[in-house]
Amino acid sequence: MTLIRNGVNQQHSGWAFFLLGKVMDSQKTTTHTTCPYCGVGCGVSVRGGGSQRRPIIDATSDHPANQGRLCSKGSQLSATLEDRPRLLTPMVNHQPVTWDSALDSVTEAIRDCVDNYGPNSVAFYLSGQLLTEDYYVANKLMKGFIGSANVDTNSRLCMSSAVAAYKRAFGSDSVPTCYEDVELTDLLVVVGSNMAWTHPVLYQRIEAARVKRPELKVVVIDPRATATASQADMHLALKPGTDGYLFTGLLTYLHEQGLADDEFIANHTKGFREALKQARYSVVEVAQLCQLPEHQVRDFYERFITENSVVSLYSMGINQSNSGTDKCNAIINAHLASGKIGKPGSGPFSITGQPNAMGGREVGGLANMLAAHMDFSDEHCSRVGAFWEATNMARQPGLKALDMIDAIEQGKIRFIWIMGTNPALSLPDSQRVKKALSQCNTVVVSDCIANTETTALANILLPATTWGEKNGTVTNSERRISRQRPFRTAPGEAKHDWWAICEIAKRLGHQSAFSYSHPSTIFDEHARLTAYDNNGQRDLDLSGLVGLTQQAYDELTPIQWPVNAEHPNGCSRLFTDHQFFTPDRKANFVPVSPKLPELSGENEPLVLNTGRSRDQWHTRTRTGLASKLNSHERWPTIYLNPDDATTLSVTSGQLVILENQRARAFGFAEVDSAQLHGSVFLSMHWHDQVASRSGCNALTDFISDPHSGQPQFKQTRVSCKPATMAWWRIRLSQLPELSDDRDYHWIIPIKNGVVTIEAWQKKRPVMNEGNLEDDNHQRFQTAWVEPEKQKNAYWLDQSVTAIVIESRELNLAELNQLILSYEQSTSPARISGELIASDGHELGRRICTCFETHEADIDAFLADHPSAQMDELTRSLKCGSHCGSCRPELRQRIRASEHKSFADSLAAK
Ligand SMILES: Nc1nc2c(c(=O)[nH]1)N[C@H]1C(S)=C(S)[C@@H](COP(=O)(O)OP(=O)(O)OC[C@H]3O[C@@H](n4cnc5c(=O)[nH]c(N)nc54)[C@H](O)[C@@H]3O)O[C@H]1N2
Ligand SMILES: Nc1nc2c(c(=O)[nH]1)N[C@H]1C(S)=C(S)[C@@H](COP(=O)(O)OP(=O)(O)OC[C@H]3O[C@@H](n4cnc5c(=O)[nH]c(N)nc54)[C@H](O)[C@@H]3O)O[C@H]1N2
Ligand code: SF4
Ligand SMILES: [Mo]
Repeated sequence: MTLIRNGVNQQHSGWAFFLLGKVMDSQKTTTHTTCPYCGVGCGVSVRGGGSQRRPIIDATSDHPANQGRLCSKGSQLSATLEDRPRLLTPMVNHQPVTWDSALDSVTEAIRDCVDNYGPNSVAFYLSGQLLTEDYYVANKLMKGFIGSANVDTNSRLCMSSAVAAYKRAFGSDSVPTCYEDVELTDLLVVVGSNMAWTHPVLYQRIEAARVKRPELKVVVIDPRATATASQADMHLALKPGTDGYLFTGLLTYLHEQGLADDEFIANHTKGFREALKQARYSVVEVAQLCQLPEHQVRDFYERFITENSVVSLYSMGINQSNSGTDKCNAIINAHLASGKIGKPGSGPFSITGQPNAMGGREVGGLANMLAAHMDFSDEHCSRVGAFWEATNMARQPGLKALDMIDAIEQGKIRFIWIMGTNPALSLPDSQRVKKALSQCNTVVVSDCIANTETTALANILLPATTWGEKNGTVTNSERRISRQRPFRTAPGEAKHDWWAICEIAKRLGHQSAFSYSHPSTIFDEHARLTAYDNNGQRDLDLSGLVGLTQQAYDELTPIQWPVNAEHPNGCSRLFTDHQFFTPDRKANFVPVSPKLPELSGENEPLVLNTGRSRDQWHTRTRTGLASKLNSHERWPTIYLNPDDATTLSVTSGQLVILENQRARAFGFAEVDSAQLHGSVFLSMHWHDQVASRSGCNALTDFISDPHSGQPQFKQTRVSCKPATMAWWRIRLSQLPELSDDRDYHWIIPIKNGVVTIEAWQKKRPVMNEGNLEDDNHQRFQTAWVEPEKQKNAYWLDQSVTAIVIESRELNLAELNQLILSYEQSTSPARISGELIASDGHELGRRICTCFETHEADIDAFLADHPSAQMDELTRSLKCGSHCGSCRPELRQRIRASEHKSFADSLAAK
């Protein structure tokens, strides 16, 4: 590949050969670790990968969570191991400094705040992506020694409603179910989760279970017809935010049909009558409120009641709401009333998003929790204080994430240490958050990446180690603790987060409490605290893991808590004895009065729904580095219902603006019947670094659940209108290059470089073909296009470092074709031929990341083979035959092709 001069192309085909040769040598050095992405918690095995090479990363065949599977993100982990974007040295006020000096600065800032403004002027904002050991020491330092409980985490944005609801119902933050339950159940109700994309390996386990047990039925409740919904036996596309009515109505229905489990209710629960009395909705009322057909509501209720076992698996569509906690309790109420809990294949299951959201909960990472599943009662504070030998034990809950921002604005918090999260993008109302952080006296950010929206706001930057370098434990959605083990050395001066926290603690004078020699000693202390004075009173009990030697810790195999005398090998399912963790051991029904979302803005007719796309992870600091993962959604896409698109005169591929009183966000419209009338969807993965003004959180608001403080990310009012640009420029090169005067841009990392797209609202002067000089005075040849022709590209020679194409309009199909030609080309001559020959043939979205198969390839195959099923398709085109993440989308296309040939055959008759 000579197209990019000076280019280092590590995915070159010759490179792959080299790696294959090396595999044999490195068989012996396999490291078994855990995937750093979602809460499924898959085991991955890493072979090879010295400083020069990328390791081979596969699924661990015997890890109980994934049993040999990995999704598209997990499969591409190797491509994300890049040192280039890393934060390599500590920085104070933008100057590189030594660790010593940076740690002194942090210590001084904390001391200054505590002395002058009290402990509550200090805050830590952590992440469900830290390891349990990092989390444990941060929480201990703040709550036991600094003397404030201002430790919150991005898990506030993620599962705090689920936590609050479990505590209200069970007296403890206990996830009762396990992955096996979703395979064993007769009815899986997936509520507000697009698990085919967000928990893909668990979803694949369900798909496999459905093949073996066709009686396993799946109901999906989501306003969008997602990839998950498309595979379901029944999809309830309810009005956004109305799930509380649906599940409260289920309780009423259960009771009215005389089908509640009276014995279970009488013996093991409290508060059934009150819950029933609080809100009674008939099927007719529910259907109206949720805008669902009455028969569908009834059918769902009947299935829930008549099936022997039901798992309700819920996620952000429930939690991220102004009444998320109540919605979770409405779901739990239905399980309690039908006795569908604590038995194989039954129970409520809040699936966690981040790899260690659960570990964070265990050590008390949330401001309203203490540690080891204790809270701020006097008894718990004293117990934890005694165990820690705390010098300044916090006695009150601290501030939750949004309240922390409020407190910064009011000058009450003057120091914040942000670790492993990017709040400038992921909190609602980004402009407000950025402004607050920029006004805060001291912002310390520990991150492994140098340039994020949040690191840009820091006074002090601490370079952190990350996946592949870190050593510790994570807990997945089903309470399973797995080891993350290091397999590469940290670049530059990156250090472990636990180490940095302990160094600060020691500088603050707490040497003996923070002198850990290894993460295993932190884990041991955490395990001892869970066991301390427990006597069966608390769900989280790791007494069986107390006293592990470093070797035993290193060799720890995945295990589900509790691990104690009763369950020495761990415990997959809780509450099988119907004993809960309330004082009288009975579960609580929580009376729920459903609420609609809080929607301000009279003039904005649409409701913005936000969430995840299949191949990206949050703010892209990791997935953005793997070119293949950037191909599934190549541009910021705003999905619109066809009727709304007609009303707004918007067509697919057009640049549009979403707007409300807070901000504007740009994206390309995709007219999509999967969206409900009145709803638009924009994923959370777009932001200024990859696409100017496309961040959805510029639009979302500081509205949150009163119990959990979790923001209402899923419903925000917006308007939508077409945006016009006069001039577009596409540039394929090795590094992105942006013009200062652009009005819009976005950047797509591709296989051998990067595509930068820029646009100007006013027409640019036409530039002629010619040789220009770039910043390094290297000659590069440009390929300018006659504006009248609007397409066509140019030709290049061996010394070319960029291809530039300009035109009045941007055609996304052509852009797609261009990228494909570029990625597949082996010689400049071929590229030039293909670019010029580009006929705008619509490739559509790239569906299969592993084998780079596009919609058009799949549809063409299905048109030629109308009776082809998945097996034939995957055999012939290979798509879907590796990680399997695209199989739901393939199945959607097979079904669409079947419908089409059926319609064609009717028409022919
Ligand atoms: N690919 C990928 N996977 C991920 C992540 C990622 O960034 N990328 N992040 C991980 C993390 S941290 C998390 S928290 C999980 C989140 O996993 P999910 O919760 O599955 O993901 P989301 O896309 O945020 O939202 C889920 C669904 O909620 C629906 N929804 C919106 N409003 C409503 C409503 O009112 N009612 C109902 N019933 N549904 C509604 C949305 O349409 C969406 O399909 O994903 C994890 N996995
Ligand atoms: N609109 C909208 N907003 C949302 C959501 C939504 O659905 N809609 N979902 C919310 C949810 S559920 C979540 S979980 C959040 C996620 O939002 P964030 O947590 O802000 O997103 P990430 O990109 O995962 O940020 C992780 C950061 O940690 C860094 N990092 C990685 N490993 C390490 C490490 O070991 N140590 C340190 N110190 N740093 C590390 C990464 O480089 C990155 O900068 O977003 C929330 N925001
Ligand atoms: S499902 Fe995918 S992202 Fe989640 S843990 Fe497994 S491999 Fe990683
Ligand atoms: Mo999350």
